[in-house]
Amino acid sequence: MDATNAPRVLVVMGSDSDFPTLEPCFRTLSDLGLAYEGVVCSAHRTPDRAAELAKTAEARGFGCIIAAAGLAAHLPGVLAASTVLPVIGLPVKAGALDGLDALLAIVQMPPGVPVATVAIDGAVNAAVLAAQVLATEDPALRRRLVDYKASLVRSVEERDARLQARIAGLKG
Ligand code: RP5
Repeated sequence: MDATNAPRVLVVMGSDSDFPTLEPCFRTLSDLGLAYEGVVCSAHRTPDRAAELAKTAEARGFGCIIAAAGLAAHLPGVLAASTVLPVIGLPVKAGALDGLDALLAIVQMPPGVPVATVAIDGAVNAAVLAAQVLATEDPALRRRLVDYKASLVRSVEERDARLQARIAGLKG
């Protein structure tokens, strides 16, 4: 955990129905020792609160915002319009179009107002990208990310070892 334990990542979701998609994001932030705050706020149903959240986030000590929404997912862009903090957009798989609508709504931002968009339901990557953003000015967090990447290497090596054993079994 970071020294002060003050939340550094603001995670905003369009509805509490998005929470199951966000759980791996929260877990990954915790695994990386990053404190966060999670809130429900809708670009369409609570537009004033969305603007307020974005406008006050930097002064409240957040260094990065993760915004998740499904359907006509304007929340990440609306937040990005009112802050210079980096906003990471997480399209949620929902509704008749299975998240493609959310992906396009989040990624297709006009020049000057970027949203760094991860994959549909890409909750883990939203957390890792937030950590990578904050690690540029946090050597301890950077070291935790290096360890995290090393764990990915070990995981693939273990999978390969298991595959080799199965292939060897087939060869008799
Ligand atoms: C979006 O609409 C939310 O992000 C959610 O993915 C979707 C459905 O919201 P609810 O009707 O479940 O509140 O704004």
